[in-house]
Amino acid sequence: MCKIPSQTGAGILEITLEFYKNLLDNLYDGVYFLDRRRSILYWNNGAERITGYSRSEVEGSHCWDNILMHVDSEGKSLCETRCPAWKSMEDGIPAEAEVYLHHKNGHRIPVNVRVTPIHDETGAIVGTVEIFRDNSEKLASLSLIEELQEKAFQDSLTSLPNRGYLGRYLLSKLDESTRYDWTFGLIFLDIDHFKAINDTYGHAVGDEALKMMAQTLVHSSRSFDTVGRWGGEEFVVAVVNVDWEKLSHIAERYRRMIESSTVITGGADIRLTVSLGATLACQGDTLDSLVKRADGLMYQSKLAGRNCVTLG
Ligand code: GH3
Ligand code: MG
Ligand code: MG
Repeated sequence: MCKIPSQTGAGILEITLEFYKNLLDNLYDGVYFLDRRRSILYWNNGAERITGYSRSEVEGSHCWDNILMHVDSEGKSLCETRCPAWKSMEDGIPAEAEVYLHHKNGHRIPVNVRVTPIHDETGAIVGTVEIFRDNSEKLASLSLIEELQEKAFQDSLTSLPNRGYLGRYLLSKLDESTRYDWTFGLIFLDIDHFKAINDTYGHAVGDEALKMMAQTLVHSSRSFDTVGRWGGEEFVVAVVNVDWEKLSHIAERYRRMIESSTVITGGADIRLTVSLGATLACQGDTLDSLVKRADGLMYQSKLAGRNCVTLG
């Protein structure tokens, strides 16, 4: 036992065994002690909080006794052959692991576990102390990052893949087409006289028209084709497993589907048309050459009077 002056000036604070126990009991992190047989001899308040198991339910049992049953991120059991506490007891080396423990309510919780071997006065390992910390916050921030990455590739108005995504996707399709000699088609669509819709009905109705376009394109597409918003009132569709005839047929179907769709507004319902350019990727194409060709073909449709498809 040692004595140190109390910071509050209320007297001498005695550092007793009881003091250390209180300190451990009240740590926010979970702490438990395992002996060489991996029986749990000590379980603190933090461990109760994180796992839902009270001290009386746990102390005296083994860590694999239907209690914690650590698994890895694949859900595979660590207890029999890959228990971090057992390993640390064998080799005397502290270990750290990201594991999922079993909560009393049945669900799994991600925790960061640090295991340290404990020696007696002769230097023999008598057990390990395991300190674990709730890792959900870290995982939540990881899934937030994933969500942000997804959002970075999604157009916020129409929820379609945006130009950033489409660029990457088309590059990978071009790579595939060079390696395996599989071609694919690209259809470029541009709404006719869209500026007039904004000018006549307002920007909000223009936005509704873009959403309607996106919905019609998605619902008119085969599940393995990819529809995206290239920007403004321009959309593209990457069409796989096609020849010229199929590509022409698919582009013409989009044209008719859009022509027969309606933008529902508070007032008059609005009809739209699109001009389309459709091409097949060919050897030597780059992202730039492919998109420019489809865009140029779409422009020829504008010159030809709009609401039509040009193939090339
Ligand atoms: P064309 O038939 O030759 O394609 O004529 P257009 O009027 O469709 O073409 P233009 O390029 O002159 O106009 C495109 C318009 O699209 C102009 C722009 O304000 C509008 N626009 C672009 N993005 C959005 C958007 O997110 N929402 C709305 N409401 N309008 C947009
Ligand atoms: Mg345009
Ligand atoms: Mg336009």
